[in-house]
Amino acid sequence: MRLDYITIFPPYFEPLGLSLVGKAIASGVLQVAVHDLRDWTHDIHRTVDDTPVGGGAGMVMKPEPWGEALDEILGGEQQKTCLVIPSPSGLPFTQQQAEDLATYDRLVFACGRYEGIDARVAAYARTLVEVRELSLGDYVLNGGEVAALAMTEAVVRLLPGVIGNPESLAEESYSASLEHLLEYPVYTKPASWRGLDVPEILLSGHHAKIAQWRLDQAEQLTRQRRPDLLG
Ligand code: JDH
Repeated sequence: MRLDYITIFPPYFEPLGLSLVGKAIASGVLQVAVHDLRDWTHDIHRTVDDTPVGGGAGMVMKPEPWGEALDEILGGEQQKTCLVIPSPSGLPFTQQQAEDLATYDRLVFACGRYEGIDARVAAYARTLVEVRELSLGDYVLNGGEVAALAMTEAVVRLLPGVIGNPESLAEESYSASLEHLLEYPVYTKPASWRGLDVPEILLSGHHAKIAQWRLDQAEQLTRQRRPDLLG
């Protein structure tokens, strides 16, 4: 998969060189390019914003640099490509969205700032490629960069040959009875630590009882914290 990011803050994407995503880049599973939107401006100030038409507070990203950037970055595209526009008004970004996006050959993230990007940019981009305006969640960020990074991590860990332990991914998606529940609590050694003991059942070796205990814990936690996930 190839990933492109268009941003006025390229250093936000330096963490892509770390950890799982970094390994995927090093192994050749992923190719990443970060583009400075200001490279597609033509004035001495490299202006990317302007006042909102119709009035109101703040500034809006002007369409011209975006249009030129998208023409160049998406130009002559033949692979299965999606332009992702992080936005507080987007559709919710979910695990299902991550699974869908993981099927693309190429994702291009358009990371806005200020009050967002002139709405004609998304409309224009839809004439070139598939466009998804997606929200990370119901809270306000200062721009699309952090959302793009979170979406990237959710997608990249699903790619074949990226995650170190294939079993952990399989368990997440098919473990039938635990699907749509929060995770049960997990423990490692030592069995007793600072007066706190690992639940005895987990040391018993009774695999069926352990599975039942974990299901009970997952259901209890889900009822307490995320009742919306229960049918
Ligand atoms: C992209 C600019 C900053 C801040 C207006 C919106 C009241 C508009 N889950 C998510 N939260 N925020 C983003 C996100 C924020 C962005 C951009 C994504 C580009 N910004 C910005 C405030 C407003 N505000 C909320 N309303 C309740 C008005 C843009 C995001 C994602 N993904």
